Amino acid sequence: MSFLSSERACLEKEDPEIAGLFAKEAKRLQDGLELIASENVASPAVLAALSSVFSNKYAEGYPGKRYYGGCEWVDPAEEMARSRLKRLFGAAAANVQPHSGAQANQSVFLAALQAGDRILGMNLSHGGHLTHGFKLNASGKLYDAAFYGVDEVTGQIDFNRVREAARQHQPQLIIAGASAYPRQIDFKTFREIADEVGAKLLVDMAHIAGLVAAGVHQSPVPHAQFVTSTTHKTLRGPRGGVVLADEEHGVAIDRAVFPGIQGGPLMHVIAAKAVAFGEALKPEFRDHAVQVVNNAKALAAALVDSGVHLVSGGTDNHLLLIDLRQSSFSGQEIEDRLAQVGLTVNKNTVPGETRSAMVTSGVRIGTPAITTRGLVEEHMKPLAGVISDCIADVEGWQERGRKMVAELCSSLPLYDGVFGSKGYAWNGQNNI
Ligand code: DSN
Repeated sequence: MSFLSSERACLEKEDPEIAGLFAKEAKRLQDGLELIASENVASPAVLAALSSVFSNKYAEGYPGKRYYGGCEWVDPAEEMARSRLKRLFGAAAANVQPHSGAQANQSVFLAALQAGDRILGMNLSHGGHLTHGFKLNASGKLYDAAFYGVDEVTGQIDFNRVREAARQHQPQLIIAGASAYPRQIDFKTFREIADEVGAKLLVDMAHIAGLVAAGVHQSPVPHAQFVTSTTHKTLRGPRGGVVLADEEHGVAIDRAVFPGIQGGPLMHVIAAKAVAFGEALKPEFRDHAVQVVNNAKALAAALVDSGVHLVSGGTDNHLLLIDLRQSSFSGQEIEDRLAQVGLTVNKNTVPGETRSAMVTSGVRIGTPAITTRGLVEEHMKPLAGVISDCIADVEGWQERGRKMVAELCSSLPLYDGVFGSKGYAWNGQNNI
């Protein structure tokens, strides 16, 4: 990868201030454990594609039908991204141009709805997403948004209530998918409810896409007219979005993405998406996804054993949601305290939340990035011990936490060679 080191040398010479920030971020990643459920560690190959000459190219349109000349090398890259994505999820149609998950969702709204139509999504404070109808988001301003939630006792989606909400609100589009829901989602039942009220179904699988690709979570693709995702969470690619559609809606989605909501696609990101989809098609990726879920289950079990309350009592996927309502600390306070020992998490609302979203009564924890780094089940008990001692304010938790994090981080180095000097040690699938 002299490619990346020579680019880095150029940057250091040209702009040492920015290069210095990359070095600091690389050190932050190396010295801490990343537990934010929506983050991951992309491979050096994905980073190389992001840092490529494709960044220079304008390519409005689609392969073979562009508004610019000189697209002969970006066209096959977009074709590869599209065909690999379709193969990964068994989808009839795919669009790899959305710059983000938010834009992927917006393109579905444009393709499927008229302004003012009604949408039914999951309540944000119950684990939904702001692009599913939140009042300050375009989805809540341009469309008439109604919501379903989880049962506050079980912490799980109650389909009787979803059905009731669908019958009451008669939406044109039902949105399934969440940002902070630790359980499997039954997409087949969502589709039955959508059909019953004459709505279309959009599944936003951003959080679980890698698990779906690996077959460790039910796929929404056979059930939904539209499936959106980001590419950087469990799927472990570059930051970006994609849309999958059934045969009937593929053309409408292409028109909605361009020229509907976007201009020129980011061809370097599309090439990086192709690289990530290629990685996800390899058998090792399935082993990785199984380990992500095994780690989350082991961490959840160890936390519950230590007396920590989890929304829904555990997890089926890559994340868990700690309920701090019986603790003396808020979500913000626990986020800050864990940061002191090198554990990065995010505060999160819990169902029935009474604090503001800037404070919260919960903390969301995910295992994708630490699994890429090489952590396995045996590491989860000590990790849970530090987190539970932090929440219970047990004396000496910081010293124990710092020691555990330092030992793990030095034994599992990350990205040496890209930002350091020792040669690669990216741990995704143990050293590509
Ligand atoms: N903000 C992302 C998350 O952290 O889940 C979702 O877009």
